[in-house]
Amino acid sequence: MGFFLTIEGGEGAGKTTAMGVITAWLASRDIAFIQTREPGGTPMAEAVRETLLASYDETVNSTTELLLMFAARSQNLHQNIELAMAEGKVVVCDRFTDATYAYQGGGRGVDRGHIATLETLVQGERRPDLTLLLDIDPEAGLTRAWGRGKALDRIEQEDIAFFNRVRAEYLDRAARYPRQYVVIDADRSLAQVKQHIEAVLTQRLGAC
Ligand code: Z5A
Repeated sequence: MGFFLTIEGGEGAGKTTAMGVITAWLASRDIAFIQTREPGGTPMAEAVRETLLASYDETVNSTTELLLMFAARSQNLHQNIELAMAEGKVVVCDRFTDATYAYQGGGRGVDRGHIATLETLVQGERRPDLTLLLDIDPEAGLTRAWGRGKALDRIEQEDIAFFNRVRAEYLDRAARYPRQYVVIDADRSLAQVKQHIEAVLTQRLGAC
């Protein structure tokens, strides 16, 4: 039946680092998997990602942003995720629809009912089996992200209040969906975060 694992969190929470931990754990056990990311994951969806993260000399309407997120998701879902799930693989996805609730819903204030409508339209019944939420205070996460020295994209240029709302929305969803979410305190050493992630994987996928 496959297993759909998503990684979520704010800026600099360590999702890229967590992806490495998860894929190494799966590979060491010969568990078949694919890794993907959102927005993105296919050539067309990556083109939508570039459009989404670029800066423009105009205001980006929050509904435009929402629709582009789901346009990219539809493509990734049908080209990658559903096929891998049908083959019984583990799908490891760096962000998914919980990010839309957090960033467009919490951050931008988009009506959650509109997000839920698009979620059903695009995904049908598909939801993550497990979401690892890497939780960190946004100030600490942004300091880490800035430390990489990369230019900030359009969404990363939002103010701290935006990222505090994103975090609050994630934590609210984690409390409401405890069977889906595991919250990982990401404000710890890499070794501690890795140990926690591996313990969750052993518990949830150890029998694979
Ligand atoms: N977005 C959205 O709005 N709506 C949606 O539906 C979706 C996405 C799907 C792109 O996402 C943007 O799209 C994102 C949300 C929005 N916008 N913003 N802002 P992305 O996931 O591709 O990009 P990101 O959130 O900007 O990820 P990131 O900055 O690359 O963060 P990260 O992957 O979580 O962090 P990292 O690269 O693993 O770690 C950051 C640094 O910290 C790095 O130098 C690490 O070595 C270091 N690090 C990591 N863990 C630790 C620990 N434990 N201790 C010390 N240092 C650490």
